[in-house]
Amino acid sequence: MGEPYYITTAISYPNGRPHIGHAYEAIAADVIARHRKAEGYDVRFQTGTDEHGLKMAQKARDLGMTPAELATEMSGYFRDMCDGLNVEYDVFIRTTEPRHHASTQELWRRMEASGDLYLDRYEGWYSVRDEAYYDESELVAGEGGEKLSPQGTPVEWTVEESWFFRLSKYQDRLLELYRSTDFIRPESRLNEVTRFVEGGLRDLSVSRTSFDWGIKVPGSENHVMYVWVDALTNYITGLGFPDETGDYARYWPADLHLIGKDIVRFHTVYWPAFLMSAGLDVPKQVFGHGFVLNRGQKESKSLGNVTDPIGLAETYGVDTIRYFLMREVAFGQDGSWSHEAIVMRANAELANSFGNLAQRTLSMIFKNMDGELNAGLVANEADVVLSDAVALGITGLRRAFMDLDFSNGLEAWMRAVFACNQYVDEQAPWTLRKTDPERMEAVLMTLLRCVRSLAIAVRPVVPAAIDKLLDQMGVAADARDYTALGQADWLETLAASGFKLEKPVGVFPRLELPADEP
Ligand code: ME8
Repeated sequence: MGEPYYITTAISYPNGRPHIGHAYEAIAADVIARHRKAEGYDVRFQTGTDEHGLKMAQKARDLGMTPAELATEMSGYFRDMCDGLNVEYDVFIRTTEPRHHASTQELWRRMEASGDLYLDRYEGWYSVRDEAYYDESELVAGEGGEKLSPQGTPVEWTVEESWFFRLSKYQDRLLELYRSTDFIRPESRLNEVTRFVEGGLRDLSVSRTSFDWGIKVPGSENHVMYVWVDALTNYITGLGFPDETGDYARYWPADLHLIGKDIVRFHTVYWPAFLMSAGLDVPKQVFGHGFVLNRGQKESKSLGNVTDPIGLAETYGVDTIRYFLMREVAFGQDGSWSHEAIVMRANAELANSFGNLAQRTLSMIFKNMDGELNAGLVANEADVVLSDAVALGITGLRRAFMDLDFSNGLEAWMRAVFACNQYVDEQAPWTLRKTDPERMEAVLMTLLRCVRSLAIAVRPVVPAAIDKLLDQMGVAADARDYTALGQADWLETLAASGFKLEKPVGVFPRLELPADEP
């Protein structure tokens, strides 16, 4: 078994249906998981829903439902979204599960045993929408002069008895963690968080008495835990904590918490401090990705521009949406989507470049060689140059993906695709058919090898289309990870088995802008 690799997404608030930002995060995590699997890692991938807290309770009340009913209904949509986008998670966790209550209460007990929890009174500006208290100094003025959180959400002066966590005690250890490891990425977020922690940490209010939709504080049953204590703990619950053998022993600490930029503070300040307090290992890395905007604007119900990611995938194809998001957005920065941009990118790169290359290669072999493969031909210099260019592109993709730099990885891959298309035009196998049929066969076999390698390389991003292509090419289902790239006798073995290509079916169709889209 390969080296363990544990990746998680944030767990989403199921107080509404999933939006494009949720889809983006799930797809990015899935691409990372599939890429690591292809590289030979033993991957564990967890996602889920964050079902407690005042925000859920209020939304349910507005809808005339219980919070549990709302959570169950909406959580199903998040799971469907993952399934619909070909997101292959191992664990879908719901924080209302009994095992999660047990796990979070155990974490609490351990923090208490360290002397890090104490009872006091809390007064402050609380934003229900952000589930967070803010300092007076952090507030901004709204249009009518009213006080708003730094995220622009309403705040209320709130007074309650509360348990506190001694966050202040962890300032030095946190700064040391940021300095000595790659704990926070990208660098812009590292700088933000470092500045925040250097500014001094105040103890954190970690329980509420004003409502009861949450996990009960052990020994203080009128308190429920602050939803972020409960939410963050999902990452170890899913590994079986408090049982520290088995999955926990194998996969913790997590290799990567993939989250959006708005919740970096919770993951890089609170979470490692809770874990340090409980005597548990801290995750290896937190990556705060950017936001996906709709033509440069945040999607919101009030602007009426909220996109259903599944609808988008139905219009353009799941693989198209996956490719578009990973290629278009520089990972770590914000990015924008529009119908034109999706259609343009998919046509230029998937349909006209790689799809066309694969389709041309397979149909020429089908037509001119009767679908038969010939592995016994000598390569000339042009063939070797092309193979080298393809190998370089694939190395570029693999290296960039290891570093979570998807857009550059796909660009390196695309350069190799261009090299192949240029080679087809230069070698003109359709002319060779009459003048030098053996050379034509050599050209087509060189192309076939290149198409296979390029397909395997990009499979983590567009798995369904690539599997359809590799099926047609006779590539065995268990020979599609990156070790197969080094299998030099692939064509020889396949040809010797008597395999013949059938009439090929294209896997990346050309797209049109839907008539009703601007
Ligand atoms: O924050 N583009 O849940 P959530 C990209 N329950 N990513 C986006 C986005 C956008 N437009 N909008 C949101 C929560 N996200 C908590 C997490 S984890 C222990 C608890 C990202 O449903 C957001 O940054 O509001 C977060 O990573 C994820 O979607 C879920 O957001």
